[in-house]
Amino acid sequence: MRKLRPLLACLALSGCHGRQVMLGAAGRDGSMFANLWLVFLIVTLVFYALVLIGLVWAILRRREGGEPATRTGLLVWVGVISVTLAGLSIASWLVDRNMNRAPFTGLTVEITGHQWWWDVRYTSADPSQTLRTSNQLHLPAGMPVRVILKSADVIHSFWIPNISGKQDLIPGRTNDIVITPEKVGLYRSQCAEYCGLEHAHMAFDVTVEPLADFEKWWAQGLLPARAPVTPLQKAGYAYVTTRECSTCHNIAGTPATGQVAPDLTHLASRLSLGAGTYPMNSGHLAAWVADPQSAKPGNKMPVIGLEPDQLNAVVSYLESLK
Ligand code: HEC
Ligand SMILES: [Cu+2]
Repeated sequence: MRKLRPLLACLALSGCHGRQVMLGAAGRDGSMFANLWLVFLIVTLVFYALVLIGLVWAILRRREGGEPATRTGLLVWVGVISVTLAGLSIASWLVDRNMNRAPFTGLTVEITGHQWWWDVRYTSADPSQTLRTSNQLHLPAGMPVRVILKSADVIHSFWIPNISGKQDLIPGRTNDIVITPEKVGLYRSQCAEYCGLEHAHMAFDVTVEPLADFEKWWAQGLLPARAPVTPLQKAGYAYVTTRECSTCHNIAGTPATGQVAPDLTHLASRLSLGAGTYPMNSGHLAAWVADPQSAKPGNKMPVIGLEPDQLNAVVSYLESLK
């Protein structure tokens, strides 16, 4: 029993509930996958049982000196297998067809994959309503969303296991996928195409919420960054918006307008840090800014080497960016 414990733990951890599971059925495509999987599971289990029964029967008959199987018996068996396999292929094809036919109502999100983070833009016919954020998605429950996928460097793959299937982000090409989240909740997306050293830490949080909450979130996201209040936050603001950080990072409403790194305008309202690598809190923020290369080895943010008082100020300012 004791030897079995690690195995049991693995089984429990890989269970069918959670923020990142293929059978979560929290979206239109996700539910279709879950149903198709169940059909495959039942059919293959039945056939497994039939094969074992046939095997035992043949062994027993052989012992009694009889023929193990007749020619007709074998032919029938081959026929049954062919028909069932064809049935499974048709079921799979029908599900695939249905996915292509997802209805679309108008919400479009453009996602660009970077080694190893996600640039996210909620587009709108009115440019003043276009929202930029990073490493997170908020989606209204029950509404189909068109996700446009691009890559700035290598091939990545967009995947929210609970909600939909995968679609690649390919340099020089634009792909898209329509996804329909159905259940309110918090999910995790994970890059599904090996894209270099930090591929495993290229994830993001997905918040599926009622439409009214989603609209509120969008409206808040359009606001410029909060102004610093305390002297410490002001010192942090002065550093972040005029020194190295501002050449790479954007903070709306400040002189920091860099476009090659995650947008920090409402950083502290996100649930995780470093594309799903750590939970968002001041300890992890301080560790990240002090030494991004030990927080996420190989990532494209250099070690800046801040003095302790600079670090305090910068973290205090970043934390205020709700
Ligand atoms: C050369 C460009 C560059 C500079 C300079 C830079 N960063 Fe970054 N930063 C990045 C990149 C790229 C990432 C994304 C890393 C990843 O997750 O793979 C990042 C990530 C971050 C994150 C996490 C963002 C998130 O969405 O979780 C924070 C916070 C951050 N940087 C703060 C700073 C601060 C503060 C400074 C200045 C002291 C700074 N950065 C300087 C490129 C830069
Ligand atoms: Cu990847």
